[in-house]
Amino acid sequence: MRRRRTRAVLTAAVAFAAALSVSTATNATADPAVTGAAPPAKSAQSSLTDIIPAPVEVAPDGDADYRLRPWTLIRTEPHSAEAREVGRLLADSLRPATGYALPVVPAHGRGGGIALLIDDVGEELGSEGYRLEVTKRGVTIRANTAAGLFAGTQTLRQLLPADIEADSRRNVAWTVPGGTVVDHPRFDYRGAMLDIARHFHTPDEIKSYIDELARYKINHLHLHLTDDQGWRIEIESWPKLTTVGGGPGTGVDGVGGGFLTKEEYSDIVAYAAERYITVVPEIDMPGHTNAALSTYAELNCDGIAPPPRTDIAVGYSSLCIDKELTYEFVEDVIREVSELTPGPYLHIGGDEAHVTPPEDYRVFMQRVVPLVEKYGKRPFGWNEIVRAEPTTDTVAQYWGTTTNHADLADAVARGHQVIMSPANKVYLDMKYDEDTTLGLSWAGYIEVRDSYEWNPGAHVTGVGEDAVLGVEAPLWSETLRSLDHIEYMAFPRLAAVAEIGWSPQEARDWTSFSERLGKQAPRWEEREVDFHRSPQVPWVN
Ligand code: TNX
Repeated sequence: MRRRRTRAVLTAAVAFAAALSVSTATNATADPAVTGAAPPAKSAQSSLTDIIPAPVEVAPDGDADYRLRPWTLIRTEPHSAEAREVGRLLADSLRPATGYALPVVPAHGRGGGIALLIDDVGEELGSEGYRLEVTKRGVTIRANTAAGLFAGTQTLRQLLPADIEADSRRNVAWTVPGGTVVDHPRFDYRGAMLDIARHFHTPDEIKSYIDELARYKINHLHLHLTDDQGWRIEIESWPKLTTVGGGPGTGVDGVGGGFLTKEEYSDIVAYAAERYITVVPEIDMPGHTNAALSTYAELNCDGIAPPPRTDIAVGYSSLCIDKELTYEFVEDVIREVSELTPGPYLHIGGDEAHVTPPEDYRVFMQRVVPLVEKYGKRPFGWNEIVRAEPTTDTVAQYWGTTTNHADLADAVARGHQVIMSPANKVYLDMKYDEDTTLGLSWAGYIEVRDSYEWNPGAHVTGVGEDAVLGVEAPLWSETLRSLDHIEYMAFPRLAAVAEIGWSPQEARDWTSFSERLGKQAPRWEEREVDFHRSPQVPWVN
C-alpha cells in the first residue's frame, strides 16, 4: 500500500507556512525570480478551459496571464470575517508548493494580487456563483456571498499548474491564465454520501474526503451513520449504541469498528462548514437497525436481542412498530442528532425495510417524520419513504435503476423535491468493470462515461428539472476499509457527478469532460489520491 500523507504532515505544512509568513523577506530573497538563480522549471500550464466542473461562461485572454510572486498579497473584503477565512484557506492551500508568504490582508483601495471581494454580482449568480477575472495585475474574484468566493477560489486552484498540489516547495512559474470566468451552479444540492457504518472511517479520513469534495464544488456530505453492522454516532441517552453497537469488530467481516463522539462529529461538521459543505446526518430506520436491536434487547418486539451481524445481507431487521419505547428511542436519537446539526436536513433512511409490513412502515413514518420537524429539521429519506405519504416537505432520494417510477412521479406531483442518486449511474461502490477488485455490482458496472452521460432533470418520467433539488453520489462501504479504497472508487466518477450537479446541461459534453478529467491525474498523483485509470480517459502522463 502506498504511503499516505497524514494529517500530522499537513498540519506541519501549515505551521511551516505560518512561519514563512513572519519571514517574508527571507523567503522572498530565496525566490529565483529575485536572486537571478535558475529560472523556474516549465510546468504544464493550466487553461481556463480545463476546469471541472465546467463553468457557465469562460472567456480566455491570452494577453492577460498573471504570475504569482513571492510578494503577492491575498486581499479580502474589509470587515468580512468570512471572506478573510476564505482567503486564509486559499493561502494555506497555495503556500506549501509556492513557498510564498501570501499574507491575507484587508482589500483597501485598488491593488493587484489576489482579491476576494463581496459585491453585488447580480441575482443570476445567486448565493454560490462568482465572477473571476485574471489580468496581468492580478486575480479578482467577486461574489454575492463568501460561499461564492470559496467556489471561485476552488476554480483558481485548478488554474494554477498541477505542481500547486505539492506539499513542498517547487521551483515553478505560478502562472494563472488570463481571462474571465462567470459561474454559478445548476442545482442547489450537490452531494456525496459516505457510509461509515459498514466500515468505520476515521475523522481524518472523512476530512480528507471533504477536502476532495470541496475542490469540485460539492456542497453536501451525507454521512450514513448507522446500519445493521454498526452504530457510529454517540447518543448520550442510549450510551451502549456506540460502546457495544459501534465497538471493536463491528465492521463487515468483523474488521474494525469505532464511532464518532459528539465532539468529533461536531468537529467534522465545522470543518465541512468552513469549506461550505453541509453535513446531512442519516439515521437509517426502521430497517438497517440490527446494531441498535442487538444492543438494546428491550427495543425488540419479543424483548430478545438478536446477535450482532457483520455480514452484508440487507432487509432483515426492523424496529418494533407497536412498541412505545421505539418512539421514545427514535425521538431521543432525533433530538440529539438535531442538536449536532446546524444544517437543515435530517435523513431517516427508510430503505429496504423488507421485514416491516407496508402498513407498519406507514404507521412508523407517519409518527417519525413529524419528530424530525419537531426538532426543526427537514425530513429526508430514501425514495421508499414516499409510500408512507409523509409531509411534502420531505426530500426523497431516488436510488432506483429505472427511468420510470410511479411512486416517485406521484410524490413529485404532490409537491416533493427529489435528490437524484440512480444506483446504475452514481453509486460509487459499483465496480467499474469485471476486473475491479473492490465494490459490488448489483446495479451493474459503472464506468466513468456511464456516470457522466445522464441528465438528472429528465431522468425519471414525471420528475422534471424543477422537482430536482440536486444530485448525490453515495459510497457504500461494505468492501471499503481504507481511505485508498474510498478514493479509488470515488475517482474519477465523483468528478463526473460534481459536473452534473454544477454545470449547465448544455455545457456538458463527454469529449470535453474526458479531456479535462485526464488533466486531473497529475493533481491526484501529487495529492496521493488513489483513482481508477479508466481506459475511457486520455490521461495526462
Ligand atoms: C443498497 S441504496 C442499499 C445499501 C447497500 C447498497 C450497496 C440503499 C438505500 N440501500 O444498504 O449498502 O445497496 O450498494
